[in-house]
Amino acid sequence: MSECKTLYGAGPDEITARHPCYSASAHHLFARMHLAVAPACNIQCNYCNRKYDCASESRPGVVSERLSPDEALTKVYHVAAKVKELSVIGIAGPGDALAAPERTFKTLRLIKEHFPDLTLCLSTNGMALPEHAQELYELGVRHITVTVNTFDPATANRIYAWALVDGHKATGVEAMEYFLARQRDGIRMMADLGALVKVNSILIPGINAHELPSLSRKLKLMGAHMHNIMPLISDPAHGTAFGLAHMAEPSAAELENAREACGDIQQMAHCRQCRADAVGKLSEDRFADFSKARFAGVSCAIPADNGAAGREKWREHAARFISTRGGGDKVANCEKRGGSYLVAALSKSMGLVNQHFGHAKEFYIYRVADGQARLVNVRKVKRSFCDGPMTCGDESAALDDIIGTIQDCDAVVCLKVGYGPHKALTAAGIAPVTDMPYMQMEHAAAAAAERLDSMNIAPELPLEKKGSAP
Ligand code: CLF
Ligand code: SF4
Repeated sequence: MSECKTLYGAGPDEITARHPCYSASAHHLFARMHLAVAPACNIQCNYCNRKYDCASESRPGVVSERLSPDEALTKVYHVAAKVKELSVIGIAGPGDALAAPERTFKTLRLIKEHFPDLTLCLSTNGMALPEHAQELYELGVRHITVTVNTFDPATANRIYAWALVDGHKATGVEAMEYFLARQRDGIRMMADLGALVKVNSILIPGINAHELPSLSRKLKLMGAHMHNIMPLISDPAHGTAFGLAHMAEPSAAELENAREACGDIQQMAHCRQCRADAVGKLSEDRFADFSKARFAGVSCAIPADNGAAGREKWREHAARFISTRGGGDKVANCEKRGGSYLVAALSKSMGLVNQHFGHAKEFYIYRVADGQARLVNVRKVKRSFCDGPMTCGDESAALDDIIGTIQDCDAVVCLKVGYGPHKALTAAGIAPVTDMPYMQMEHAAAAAAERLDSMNIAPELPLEKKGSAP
């Protein structure tokens, strides 16, 4: 087995290296917090129901609370006292962050004044971005997400029911042309100012899937920093127009192929489509621990420095961890010869292989091709195989769901796996690998693929022979 070398895909910017969305490795180490101060919206996406979180940035679920700017500041005090990993404050809904800009800007100012070490982040549909770009930049916003699903007004007309133009809900292709032009202007302005623009696109089979590769190339030319292609969530129970029309959601393979086809620009593959009131690391949302009811009338012990010393100590620890363990990697190299393997890896913390197969609710999927292991997705399962000693091993339905979720993988790398799941994995042609404990996941994935290669286990066909991406 060769020694896996590292490529540093993350930008040199120290702050981006601590942003859990902009850096895949940072998401194992650092936490974000969303402040739900933005209830209004200036467009209507057909995949969104206003009773639910913003689908662009959140998984569907009723927003548990909306905050005034002052309540938002109080909440940050409470979270900062308990979450040393906190590094980013984002405003991502539940409506659009710039549709009622006063609340958003007041909140950003308060956070900047009281927590100057925290990174400010914002997500928007872009409609109101041109008139606010300069002020956002002056306030210190260097990370901004714009949700762009198409540059074609006819396609936009199928994705959005209306857009607010001169105070009126306007419909039709002309209104869409106006909206898309505003998005493009806003992205260019923020990029020209020097902000890192991330673009989220919802992959909608049959509507915009075929446009995403060219959209991605245009975004790069416009100065966007990275692209996050997210699957459409189309559950009729959410009451969205697309849900009620039973629009198909993309499969995991469709999503991963779309990301591959858009790979000219850095792709985000670890998004969790989180709530507009999310708190914590992306993989362990703690929003329920910090509801308004929990801190209303409770004065928490706020350190004099607002917790900055604790956060700084954690950042030093994280930097040491990355320098000794190689956790800053985006890609791991290896000496695999050809073809392409898919390897699932399990981690409960720090990006290390340190989770038992039976406890996993998420599988990190690495594609090992051309001698490199690259994260292409994080697939979720409905429940873990083992919920505790009382039920562990009883759950054949859970195991079927798990194996169905990773059935196209060649191997799964984990800390341990029980006899039953081991047998079922092997029968499904998925090699369980348990002798790489506490290795960085991407290195373990590369090493597992090398092992399969050396055993002459037939790899998947090279990507170009697999048919065209959507
Ligand atoms: Fe929040 Fe968005 Fe900032 Fe991250 S989320 S505003 S960039 S701090 Fe992140 Fe959540 Fe995905 Fe968004 S995982 S939905 S990409
Ligand atoms: Fe919903 Fe966000 Fe679209 Fe507004 S921009 S309609 S809040 S998904």
